[in-house]
Amino acid sequence: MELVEKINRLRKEKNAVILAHNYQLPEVQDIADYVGDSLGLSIQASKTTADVIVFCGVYFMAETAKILSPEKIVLIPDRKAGCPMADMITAAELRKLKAEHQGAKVLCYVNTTAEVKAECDVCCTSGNAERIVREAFQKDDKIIFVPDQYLAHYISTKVGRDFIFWKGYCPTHVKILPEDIVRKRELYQGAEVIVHPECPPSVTALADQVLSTEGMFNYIKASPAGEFIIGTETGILHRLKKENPGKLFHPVSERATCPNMKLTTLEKVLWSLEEMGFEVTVPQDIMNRASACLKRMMDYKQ
Ligand code: CIZ
Ligand code: SF4
Repeated sequence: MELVEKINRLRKEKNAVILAHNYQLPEVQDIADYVGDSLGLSIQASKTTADVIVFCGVYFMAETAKILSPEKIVLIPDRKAGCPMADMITAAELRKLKAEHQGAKVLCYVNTTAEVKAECDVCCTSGNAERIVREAFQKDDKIIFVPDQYLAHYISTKVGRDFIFWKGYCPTHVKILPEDIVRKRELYQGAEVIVHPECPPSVTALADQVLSTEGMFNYIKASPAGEFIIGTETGILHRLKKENPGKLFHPVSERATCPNMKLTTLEKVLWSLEEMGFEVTVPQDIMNRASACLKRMMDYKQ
C-alpha cells in the first residue's frame, strides 16, 4: 500500500490530526490537516476532537501543543528535531540572568523550551511580539527578552525601548545576507522583499516588509503585487506558491534551509502513527508554569 494511503488509514483509526509547520518538506505539508506557524497550529490542535496530535515541526512546537492540549497524546516523528535557537538558553542560565536583573519582567519568544517558558512572565511569537510589548508591560518595566537577539533588536526599534537580551540567534536565518537581497533585487526588478524578524538588522534594514510566517501569508494574499523575494526558511515557498497561484516567489537565499525542519519525512510520520512515538511529555510543575506564560500571551491575541 502507498505510504500516503497507510498514513490516511492510521490517521482515521487513531483519531489523529497531523500538523505541519510552514518550514516542513512539501510532501509532509501536503498530507497535513493543518499547515501554519507554531502557535496557530497548537491552537488549531486544541480545538479539534482528535485524540492524537502528530506534530511535524521541531521539539518546542510539539511541547507547546502538549501544554495547550494536556489531555491529548502529542507525537513528534523525529525526537532529534530540535531548534538550535531554543537550545541556546537553559532554564538555569535564565534564572541567573533574572538574578542579575532583580525586578525585571521576562518575555520569551515561543522558540524556547517548556522549562524556559516556565521561568517567564509572558510569551510572544514573531507575529505578536510588538503588540505584547506595548500591551503587557508598563512604561518603566525593565524587560528581559530571550532568546533571539535579532527579534529583540527588531522589536526594540519598533517600540522605541531597550531590552535586556540574550545573544541567541537562528543559524538558518543568519545565512541570509544583505548582498543576497541586493543580488535578488537586481535579478527580479520590482519584486517586493519580505524577510523574517529572525534575520539580522543588516538584512531587515534592506527589506520592504518584516513579517512572521503567517504575517507573510496574510500580507501577500492582500497585496496587489505579483512578485516577491522571500527571506525566511525556504520550506515556506511551497505553501506560498500553492495558495497564490498567480504570483511569483523567489527565496532571498537558497541556503536558508533548517536541517531540523527537514528531519521529518513521510516514512517517519507513518512510523509515528504505527508505533505511537515519540510521545512528548512535560513534567506537571513545568507544565503549569509554562502554560500560565503561554496563556498570558493568548489573553492579548484577539
Ligand atoms: O512560530 C513559528 O512558527 C516560527 C518559528 C516562525 C514564524 O514566524 O511563524
Ligand atoms: Fe529554530 Fe531557526 Fe530552525 Fe526555526 S528555522 S526551527 S528558529 S533553527
